[in-house]
Amino acid sequence: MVTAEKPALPGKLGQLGAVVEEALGRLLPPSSERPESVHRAMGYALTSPGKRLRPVLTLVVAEIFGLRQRRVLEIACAVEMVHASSLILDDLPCMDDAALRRGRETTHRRFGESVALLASFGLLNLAFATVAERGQELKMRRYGTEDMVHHLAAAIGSGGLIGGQALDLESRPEDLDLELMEYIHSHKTGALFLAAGELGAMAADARRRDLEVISRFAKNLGLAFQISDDLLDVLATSEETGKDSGQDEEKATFVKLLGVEGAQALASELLEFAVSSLDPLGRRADPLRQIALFVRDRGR
Ligand code: GRG
Repeated sequence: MVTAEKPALPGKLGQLGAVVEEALGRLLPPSSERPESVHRAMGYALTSPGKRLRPVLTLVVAEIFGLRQRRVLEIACAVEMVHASSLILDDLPCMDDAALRRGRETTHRRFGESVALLASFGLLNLAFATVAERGQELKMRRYGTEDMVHHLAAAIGSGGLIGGQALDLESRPEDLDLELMEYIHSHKTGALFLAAGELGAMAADARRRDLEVISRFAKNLGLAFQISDDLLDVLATSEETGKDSGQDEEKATFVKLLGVEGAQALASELLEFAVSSLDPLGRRADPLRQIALFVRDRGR
């Protein structure tokens, strides 16, 4: 039996989500300033009630390697801006044609398609401007701001979200194939989790081998998260998830390939692998273990 999607993360992770929430509002251009319609749509998409899992991942990773959360907060917000930008595009009539997102009407339904598109690109560019500006204040020794910008750009490009989305849109249930599924999920969703973890580690000037540990964790977490999302698409109602259910009917998904129990087993396996990759970090990685537990419970 699936549990209802919880709007917020549990415990300390939830508190971090609230800190992100508050900061997002401050980073937005004022909606009283031109172009008002685009600014209003950017605010609508960015501050609507999401879980903030990706920016929380950035904050948690940075703290593990000794960086105070407030020093990486805006970079974490940039990751959420990219996520919000991608949700606007994903919901458009030419993509998933969704009516509902985060319990509200989708951005294009509220503001029209042209404003929604501009708001998506507005958020994307605000994200890069934020990383470029804030990265310089961190004075990292092992990495430069350009490394952060590069990792974020790579996560979004045709080798990342865009690539995964393209094949997701083209895939049909008859294309069911484990390798294709893995490509789609790890690109359209895993890539931003990967960047979220990497940006946190780079901001904290983590050693290269620690950055690799985080990359391995985040990659597997992201893939498991997308499987849990596919499970919710078939197991939960749209009141529970805040978005249209049954969106994946025409697509190839892990749930179609492996069945509900098979997909749950695969997600658990990926999460176990993700958690075991944290061993070199010891107890200080416990908040990441909590995130993995949250993702595991979400798809059950
Ligand atoms: C150019 C930014 C950009 C993207 C172009 C449209 C696109 C390519 C990619 C879509 C990627 C996408 C929306 C993947 C689905 C990821 C996913 C599981 C979303 C739901 O995430 P949650 O549950 O949502 O964290 P909340 O609402 O809690 O933030």
